[in-house]
Amino acid sequence: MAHRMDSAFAALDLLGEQQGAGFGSPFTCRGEVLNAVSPIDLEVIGRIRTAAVADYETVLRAAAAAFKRWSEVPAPQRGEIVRRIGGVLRDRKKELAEVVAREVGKIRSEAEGEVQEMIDMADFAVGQSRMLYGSTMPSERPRHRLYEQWLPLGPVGVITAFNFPLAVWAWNALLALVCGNTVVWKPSAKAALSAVAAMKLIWPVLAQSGAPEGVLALVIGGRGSVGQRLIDDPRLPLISATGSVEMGRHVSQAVSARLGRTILELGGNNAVIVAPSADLDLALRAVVFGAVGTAGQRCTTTRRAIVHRDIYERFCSRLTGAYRKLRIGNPLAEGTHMGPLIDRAAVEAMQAALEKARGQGGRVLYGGDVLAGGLFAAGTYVTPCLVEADADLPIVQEETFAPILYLTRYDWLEEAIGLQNAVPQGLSSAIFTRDLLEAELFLSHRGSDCGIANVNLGTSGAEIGAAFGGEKQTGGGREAGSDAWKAYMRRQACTINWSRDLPLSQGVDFSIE
Ligand code: UN1
Repeated sequence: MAHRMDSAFAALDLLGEQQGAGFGSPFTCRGEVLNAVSPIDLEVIGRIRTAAVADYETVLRAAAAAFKRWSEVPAPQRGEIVRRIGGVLRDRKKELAEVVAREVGKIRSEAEGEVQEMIDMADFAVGQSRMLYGSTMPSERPRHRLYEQWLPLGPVGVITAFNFPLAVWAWNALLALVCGNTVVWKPSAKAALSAVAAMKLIWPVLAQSGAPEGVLALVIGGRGSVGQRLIDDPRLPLISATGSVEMGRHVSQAVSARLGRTILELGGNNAVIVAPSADLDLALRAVVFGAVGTAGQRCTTTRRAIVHRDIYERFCSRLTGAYRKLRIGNPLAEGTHMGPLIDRAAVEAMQAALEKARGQGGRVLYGGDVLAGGLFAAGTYVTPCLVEADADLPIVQEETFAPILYLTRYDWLEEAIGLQNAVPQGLSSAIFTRDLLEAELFLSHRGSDCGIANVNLGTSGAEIGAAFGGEKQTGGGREAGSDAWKAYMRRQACTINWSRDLPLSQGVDFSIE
């Protein structure tokens, strides 16, 4: 590890053993050592001492204590501190992106996009800090004022996945901060070094800005010492979790057992419908990026293409042609489209899914191979795969976190929308059409049942401006833009009687004399 005195790693102070917990600066942890292994070449790029149970307690106490002080800071001042966090992310965008690219194997441009998403989120949260608006309602009683206000909620637990190791934390944490909450972050063990890097950049900014210590905390560790404790912890009124449906179900049950709140962003099984009037060039580019971008490991990855029968053959042959031109390799190298999957287990899961697809009657049109030799000896590289499959195959209902695209024909738009909606997940969806009536149907109550519905662009790559999330097994949570901030606050209805009488609502009479 030490032989690669890489400038980004040195600049971010990531050489040598890192501490997996902290709340203003790292502190000496007592858990096991976790190796950060790059999927690019299986090199150990970092070592992290994880948190033991006692370390978890230290972090939680700090986050709870900091909440008392932080919630006293006026929201626009909290926003000012978030503005400075955005500043350091701007300054260190390239270095942070490099760590992300190394640790999870994203291509450089997507890794930089990830840091940009954090910066966008910081800007958004700064504005929001002056707009934590409540409403005023006319009271039915004379000389009464009725209004709603939004108050800080408490320390918030944020569980993130490896595939967006930083952006999804920023969606949650930067909003939670301006809302007056403190944040306890448990990142994926597969992306722990990126989390350490981000915190080591941000903690000094908080200290220099006079924020109370403990406002942003990090705790990396196993299920026993950290994961289960975090979701069971009554000091955390809200847990926001991103990951698989299975993980979300577990989190949801644990948190609801203590009547806590969750924001869940779980699996997707996103489809693109390609209608006969579609601009095929656009559709093709969007489907390729949607299916292959981030090596098929986005929640929003295009997993299904539902293509009108009249253009199906042409679309498939052009798609295969485009897949042939994809450059697979080192994600840090210029011009690479697709890097490795996160680890060999992900490659095995992809192979198992393809095996099932074949067994269930699917037909592989292109790819799906595990690459070997040279850099590919890491065993983490695959060719993205196109599979012709009936929409109702059991494997097509599942989210396999890999670049597999299932292709299906349709005859009528209602049928295509029905196929699109007939999966358990409901995150993102798209249609390519130049027919206004088709587009409007797709966007109507009879159209897509997903949290995201796009026309003439793909399923992935959402901006932060709208609330992000999905329906059904995707978990129903919303994060990032629009009014997602409300989930991080407690709402209070307030009535003030400025009369000298006590009129009861609904005209109830309860006079004592
Ligand atoms: C995720 O995969 O969990 O819309 C988030 C997108 C990104 C976020 C994906 N902005 O594809």
